[in-house]
Amino acid sequence: MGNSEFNKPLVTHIYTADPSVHVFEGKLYIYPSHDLENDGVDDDKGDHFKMKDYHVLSLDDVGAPCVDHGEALHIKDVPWASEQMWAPDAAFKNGKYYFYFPAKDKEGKFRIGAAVSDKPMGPFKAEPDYIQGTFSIDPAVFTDDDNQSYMYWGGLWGGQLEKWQTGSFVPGEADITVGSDGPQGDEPALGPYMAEMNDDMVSFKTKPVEIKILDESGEPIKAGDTDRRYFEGPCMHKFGGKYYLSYSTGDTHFLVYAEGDNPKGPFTYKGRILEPVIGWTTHHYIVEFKDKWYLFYHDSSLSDGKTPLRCVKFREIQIEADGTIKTMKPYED
Ligand code: FUB
Repeated sequence: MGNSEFNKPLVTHIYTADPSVHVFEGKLYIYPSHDLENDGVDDDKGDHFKMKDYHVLSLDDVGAPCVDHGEALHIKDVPWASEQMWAPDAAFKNGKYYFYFPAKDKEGKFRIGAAVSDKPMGPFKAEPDYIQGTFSIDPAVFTDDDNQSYMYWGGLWGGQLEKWQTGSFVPGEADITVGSDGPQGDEPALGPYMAEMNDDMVSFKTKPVEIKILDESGEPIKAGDTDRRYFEGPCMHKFGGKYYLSYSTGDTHFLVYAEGDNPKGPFTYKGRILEPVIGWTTHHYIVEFKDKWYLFYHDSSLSDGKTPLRCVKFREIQIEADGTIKTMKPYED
């Protein structure tokens, strides 16, 4: 199957975005955001992403029809959340499925919540409060071979990451000039955050720490290096004993990756995975299935380019023995 055959939306009856993907019970389960038409202003603060619920999708195999398992969680059933259910992730441990999602709390601060189910497709029951210690968006949970799970998260601008640099929320100037609160120019860029999770999978064992992303000289990637600096959408995969942190560069629209010897970092920037897609955002997940590696991502092709109305797609990726990922152009094989 060539990638041109993959280059189509997984589903077209709803808008989907921000995929995270896991192999559960021998199938590919896809946990996307569910984009909705809305009257939010199309701005750099993300006010036009007004999602209210999640659907879980699955593929029995590559090439099989995609199944929509229906609503898995709705914001009305999340006691602490007020609006904007953004990019989620999921995990399996202790016989239970865990669903992680960001949403704004009643004070307008993004937090990350957990919800639990006996089944990979849900429905998920939300915990009464968000995970203590969380802030910002885009949770990604990675479980290492020793069974320790880690959560990575964080997103600039609309995702509020730069407002938490002091350890508490500082509203700052971002409502006037988006991005102005963050480091600038030659200052080290902000990285995503990481915490080790307790075995209950709904709380943290360690305090969140910022992950370092370095350049080829071992120096932190600079804030002004917008082609390479972290913006949002972390994903962790392990290959050949090394750890690969991949992410979106946001306003330059690349999916890129960095390599490390440890899930806690530091990570050294390695290269680009995907060139820009149609639409402003780019968000992905890398997953191994039946000895092949796949990139799940989204673009706005289903809505003729409307940024908040996206569709999840996927394609096979080539990873060399040393972990190098071949850069792809989204609309070519
Ligand atoms: O879907 C809303 C936001 O857009 C996500 O949280 C980001 O990663 C970006 O895709």
